[in-house]
Amino acid sequence: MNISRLQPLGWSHFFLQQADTQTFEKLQSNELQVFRISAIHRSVIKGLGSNWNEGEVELLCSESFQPVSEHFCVGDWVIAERAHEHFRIIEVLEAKNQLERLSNQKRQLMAANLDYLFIVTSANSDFNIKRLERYLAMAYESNIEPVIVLNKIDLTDKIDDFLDQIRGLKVHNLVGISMLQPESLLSLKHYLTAGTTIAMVGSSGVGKSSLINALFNQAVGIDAIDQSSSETIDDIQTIGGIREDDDKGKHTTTSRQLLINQQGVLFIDTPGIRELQLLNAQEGIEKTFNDIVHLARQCKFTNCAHQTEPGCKILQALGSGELAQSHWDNYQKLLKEDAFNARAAQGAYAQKQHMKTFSKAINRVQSKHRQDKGK
Ligand SMILES: Nc1nc2c(ncn2[C@@H]2O[C@H](COP(=O)(O)OP(=O)(O)OP(=O)(O)O)[C@@H](O)[C@H]2O)c(=O)[nH]1
Ligand SMILES: [Mg+2]
Ligand SMILES: [Zn+2]
Repeated sequence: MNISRLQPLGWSHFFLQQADTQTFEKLQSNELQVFRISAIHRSVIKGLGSNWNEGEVELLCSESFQPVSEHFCVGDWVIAERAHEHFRIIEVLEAKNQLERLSNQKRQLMAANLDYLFIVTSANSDFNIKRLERYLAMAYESNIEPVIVLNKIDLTDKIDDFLDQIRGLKVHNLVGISMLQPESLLSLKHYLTAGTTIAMVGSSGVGKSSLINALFNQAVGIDAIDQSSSETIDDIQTIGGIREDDDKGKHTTTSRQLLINQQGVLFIDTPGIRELQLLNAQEGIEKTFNDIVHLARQCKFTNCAHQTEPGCKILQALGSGELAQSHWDNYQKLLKEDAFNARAAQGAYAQKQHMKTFSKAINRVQSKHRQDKGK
């Protein structure tokens, strides 16, 4: 194993220390190898290993890691053993952090081992502060530093209105950019250091892939936006950047992917999520709505339900306008949703376990039946 060759991929002591002596020896002798998962398309899993500059390697994966989306995701580190010309995943290393959400009542892993979460939004009708609150809660819950990226500032003459609304969320990192204003991308420089992993999240069409493309090109220019399409500056401006239709030669991202640019910055591109359902995000929600939590602590009664109680600071703040009704509503909505999703996910898990036991019992009966018949 050549550690120095893995470092550009974000490898660190945190992962190395997870290998026991035996595994470590096998890694030394190259009997085992480590890979960082770079793409998962149905049954095809790809990873980047110490020869990452030669491209991705297709990895095999045993039944015990199925369904894959519940066991690991893009950005995870895995240990794999040689299987003829291929490598088979035998272990998934514990991640520093993981983004997860609820999808079809199931926990779904989205990306792992991130340094920054770029929450991308655009300065047009797609802008939605409640959606940003959701993503922020997700970032805080997973202990990932969020950076709010307001893209397409070329489409508005009211940039400050957008920025002020975002500042209301008390975020540490906020930048306004446009693919049509290459110099605006310099404001992201601070985050773009070698070995750093950045995942992009945000609605479809806000420009996540365009931003990654632009950051792949040293000379950030208009043709870095989308080299494979024939869009011109005029086209982009008239479309207003949000696509009505995805099959007109536009490139909506369909799967998560880990990419590394010439400066050694790692990007995880993700498809826009129509509806982000949080899962187990209570702490993240409290941090996002830290102002509300702070107010509620000052209510007269510790178990105040903020309904009719005397000395309720929340009611007072709502009355005086210090606390916006929509902010309060969204806080309650997210908390309720999170509690509901936690129950749903638990329910789905319990049901799965039940089905497993059930089908095992059936198999037992059937094989006994066959045995009896054979006698
Ligand atoms: N006007 C303007 N258009 C932009 C800008 N950035 C991206 N676009 C356009 O917005 C459209 C969508 O960009 P994408 O990068 O594909 O968006 P995405 O977030 O990756 O979308 P999904 O992959 O569907 O989630 C494209 O037509 C881009 O050319 C910008 O700064 N200004
Ligand atoms: Mg995309
Ligand atoms: Zn109260």
